[in-house]
Amino acid sequence: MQILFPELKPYKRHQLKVSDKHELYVDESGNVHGIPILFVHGGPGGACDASSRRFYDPSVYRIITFDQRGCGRSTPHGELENNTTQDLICDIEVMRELLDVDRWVLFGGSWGSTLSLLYAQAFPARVLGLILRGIFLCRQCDFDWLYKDGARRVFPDCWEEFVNHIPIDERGDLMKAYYARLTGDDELARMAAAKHWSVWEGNCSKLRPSPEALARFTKPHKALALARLESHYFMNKGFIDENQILENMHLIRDIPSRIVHGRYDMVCPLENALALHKLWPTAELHIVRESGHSGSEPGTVDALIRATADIAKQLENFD
Ligand code: STX
Repeated sequence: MQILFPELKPYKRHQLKVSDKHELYVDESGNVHGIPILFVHGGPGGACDASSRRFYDPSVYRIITFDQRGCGRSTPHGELENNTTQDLICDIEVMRELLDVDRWVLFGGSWGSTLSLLYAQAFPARVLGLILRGIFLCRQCDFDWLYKDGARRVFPDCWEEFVNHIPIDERGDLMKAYYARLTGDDELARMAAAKHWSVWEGNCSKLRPSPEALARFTKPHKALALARLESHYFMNKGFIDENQILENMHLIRDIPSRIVHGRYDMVCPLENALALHKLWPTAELHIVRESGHSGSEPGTVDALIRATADIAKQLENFD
């Protein structure tokens, strides 16, 4: 069983201005001359953290982690203006140029898998490989699963807490009701809604509940960015067409790739990974028997670290 590599200190940090308003936090660690790999975090609004650097051999990879617009150490915090999927795809290209990377591997979980796939479909020639976990395809059925009639059947107790925060007459469209509060003028209402939104997702994230992990979802800074950005992106259907990702898989079919998905993923059901894999048989699919959605459960960490080692080997043979 592979476990996370030891904590790493970045050798370089950047504050990258990508628009009039937005600045991104970016850092680099590992081997300056290694294979460039970009960690693409989830949410949207999930931000990277110290563990994001620990899935790859630091002597083999040049590890780049960053916070997408409006979250983590990127500023302004929680900003929704000029914050779309297309903006994020462009930001990744801007980072690639700034960092003087010719081609890189993308490593993304959940929304990070969505964004990695969309970037790869837009710039296939820039992508050496894809390592994706907890596939999220941003279709109506994916939003409905989490916010209407899927995960609630497995977590009815947690769902009650999520629903009870909204008055009865607004419960027909929960996402809309939350979005209104998360973007309203009342600061206390914004924060209360953010915590409920974020805790709902946190509750569904792990096979084995972890009070420490759940506590992180209630932290005001994290909860606010996650809830505001997710509701903004999902109200806008991810700013992509229904089925856009699946319909464009031919563009990236030959990129060396690995898919890792927990069997008990209650945020993004395993069906998503199967649907993707059917159109992408060359991407090896690893179903982790004893994991949920989170990227930090032991079986998932093991599969992801094996995937980064495998891809490094495969790329050696390519050059
Ligand atoms: N959001 C799926 C997603 O990308 C619907 C995601 N789920 N949990 C996370 O991200 C974090 C743990 C990064 C917050």
